[in-house]
Amino acid sequence: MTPTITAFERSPDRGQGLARDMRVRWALEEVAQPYEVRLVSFKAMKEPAHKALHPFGQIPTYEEGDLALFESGAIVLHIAQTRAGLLPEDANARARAIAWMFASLNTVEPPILDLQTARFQEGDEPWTPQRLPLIHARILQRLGELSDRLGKADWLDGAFSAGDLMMIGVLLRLKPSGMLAGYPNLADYVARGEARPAYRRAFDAQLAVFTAATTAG
Ligand code: GTB
Repeated sequence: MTPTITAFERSPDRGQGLARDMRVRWALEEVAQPYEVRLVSFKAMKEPAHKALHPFGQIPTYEEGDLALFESGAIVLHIAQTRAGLLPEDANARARAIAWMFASLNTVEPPILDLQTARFQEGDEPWTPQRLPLIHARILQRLGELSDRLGKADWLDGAFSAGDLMMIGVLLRLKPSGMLAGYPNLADYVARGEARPAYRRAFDAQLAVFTAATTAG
């Protein structure tokens, strides 16, 4: 059965691939699983039909037969566990790859999200100028630690896995800030991910949605 995912009808990132459907598209491309996309407006996302799929009224969601999932991490994990190509066969290596998925979402992403919130939602608040350096410091600490662990390796633990896919998906959100430039091995790591044919196909597909929405008016 062909899975259906949801994505923004008109992504606020203007097709830069920063919305979280990108991770799911990339995972589906890596395992060569064809998929369909249902585009949703901000209004439709908050309506009961979509909230039945996603309790928080967000994208992405994933539907396949009787299964409906939300949360990009859970969706990518499901794809990786049900198709070959994103998790190692060896049980310990598989558990470590999943640990990297959790690390990307629970340890690396939170201060990056704090930065987006401080800049875009709380930019005019009086406390933001004091808060920003603290958030920057927390991000740099995580980047330094991740950079040390990656060292000269291509991927975090052996072959490319769902752990790398999620970690690169998270780090990509820092690209516009220029913060990765201080960690050349991380910048190269992200570039290696972006160069993968599956990433390119996923990126082009989400960009085509934005281009079509904006040329249609
Ligand atoms: N934890 C959830 C997951 O990982 O799936 C978070 C899902 C989420 O935040 N979805 C966002 C959403 O639906 C889109 S990705 N937001 C609408 C809403 O909450 O009403 C977050 C996102 C949005 C915009 C940009 N951007 O413009 O660059 C980047 C990422």
